[in-house]
Amino acid sequence: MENITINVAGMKCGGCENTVKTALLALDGVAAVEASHKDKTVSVAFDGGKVSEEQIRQVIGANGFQVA
Ligand SMILES: [Cu+2]
Repeated sequence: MENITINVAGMKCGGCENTVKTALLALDGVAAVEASHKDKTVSVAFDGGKVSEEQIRQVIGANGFQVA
C-alpha cells in the first residue's frame, strides 16, 4: 500500500471533500481517502499495482479541482 498527499485547490466545503472522496474510492485499488478543504490537501492510500498516482490526479482534475 502506498500513501500520497496531493495539494488540491478549488475545494470549498465538506461537499467538495465528499465529491473527491467518492470519486477516488470508486477507483479499483484506492483503499482510503482523506480530503481537507481547509488544508487544500487530499491524502490517498492505494495499491500501486492497481491504480497509479497519475490516474488519481486525473480523477481529481476531472471533478473540477486543480491539482498542484
Ligand atoms: Cu464545496
